Amino acid sequence: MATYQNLFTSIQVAGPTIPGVPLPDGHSPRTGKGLFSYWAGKFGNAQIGPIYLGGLGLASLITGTLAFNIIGLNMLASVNWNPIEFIRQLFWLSLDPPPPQLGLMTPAPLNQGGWWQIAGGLLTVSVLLWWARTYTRARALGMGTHVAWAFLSAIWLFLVLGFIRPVLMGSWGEAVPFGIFSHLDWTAAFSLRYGNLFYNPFHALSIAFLYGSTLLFAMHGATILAVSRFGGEREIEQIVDRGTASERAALFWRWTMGFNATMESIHRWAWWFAVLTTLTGGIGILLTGTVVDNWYLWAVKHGVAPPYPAVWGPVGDPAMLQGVKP
Ligand code: 07D
Ligand code: 07D
Repeated sequence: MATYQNLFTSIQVAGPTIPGVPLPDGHSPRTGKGLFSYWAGKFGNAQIGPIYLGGLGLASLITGTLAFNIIGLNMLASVNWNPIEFIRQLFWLSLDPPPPQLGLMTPAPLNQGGWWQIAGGLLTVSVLLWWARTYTRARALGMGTHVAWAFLSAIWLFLVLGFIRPVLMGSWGEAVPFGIFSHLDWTAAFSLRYGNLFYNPFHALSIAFLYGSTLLFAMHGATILAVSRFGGEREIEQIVDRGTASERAALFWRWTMGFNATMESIHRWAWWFAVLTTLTGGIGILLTGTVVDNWYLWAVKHGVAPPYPAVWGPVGDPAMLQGVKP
């Protein structure tokens, strides 16, 4: 029976679950057959599963869970194993890296960053295994590996923050602590210590790509929704058989700003903006303290920022004036 359907009265088709395309030989089978959820269908596809866990997924979950529990237990220990205080102070609790005086000592004493090193190592293994899973799953399905490479860009920033830069600086103490507010404090302190990150051009680039990502996402999402009454959300068909949806979407942007992306190129724009956010960000963090000690003074030297008026005398790096070695 034909049923009128719009955004607010959308109907869900309930049939047998679809297991997906067959996998090449040698790949372990998917777990379960999948099930339908009415509420999942409100937000995405109503079919949940079957999930493919596999060796990489399992190993990633195990190492990730171990890291998460080590962090949680250390936080619990820091409030004398009091579960009420644990909940009450959760956002303020933290598992910190070794103090600066221990340099790159590995392993550090457990209660002086040793647990941080173990948790960080396990988390890194977990993230890398998850990356391998995104790569191998895409290959097994005969897809491109764009998701994996985009994810690697985020992992690059993650590794610069917690591993590559601390090693180059010769101190685990440079790394980010595990904790909700403590990692925000770290971020603010990092900016201050290195002379205001706003003067770091790679931080600026990263911000432009981050803002650009939200703008592109809003433009693209809005455009496709606006032409969905003409079948615009069937984007792939629209590439080869442009039809009226794609034509209107393109014309809309040519009318309003003189230029339009294509059904294909808009996704490349989005991919590059997202990937470049963390790629340029990682470069900016890597340069900080290793190549540039104070971004404000760097900006003054290169004519980007005006120096403070001479009435206050010459400006030196406050940390170095106190004897901190670069
Ligand atoms: C929405 C996808 C879902 C992912 C979520 C994150 C955990 C961590 C573990 C308590 C967009 C799940 C979080 C599993 C819990 C423990 C031990 C992604 C979405 C919901 N940050 N950061 C957050 C991480 C850094 C900064 C929130 C991770 C840098 C600022 C969350 C990393 C710097 C603000 C979080 C990381 C920095 C945040 C929300 C790793 C510079 C906020 C994240 C591994 C980049 C915001 C209280 C989100 C907030 C926030 C996680 C790194 C700055 C807890 C996992 C060191 C300024 N960060 N962060 O939605 O509300 O991401 O903080 O590198 O204002 Mg952060
Ligand atoms: C962190 C990539 C790693 C994450 C991975 C995910 C898990 C959880 C669990 C799914 C986010 C692993 C996930 C383990 C799995 C579940 C449940 C991506 C990460 C692999 N800043 N700032 C940026 C702005 C200032 C500072 C980037 C704005 C101040 C530092 C971004 C402002 C000071 C760093 C950005 C502002 C400061 C940054 C982050 C405004 C603080 C970084 C991009 C308007 C006082 C980071 C080069 C990103 C960076 C960074 C934005 C201000 C400090 C563009 C808009 C001046 C130290 N800042 N910032 O995608 O790359 O992060 O800098 O004021 O390290 Mg900044």
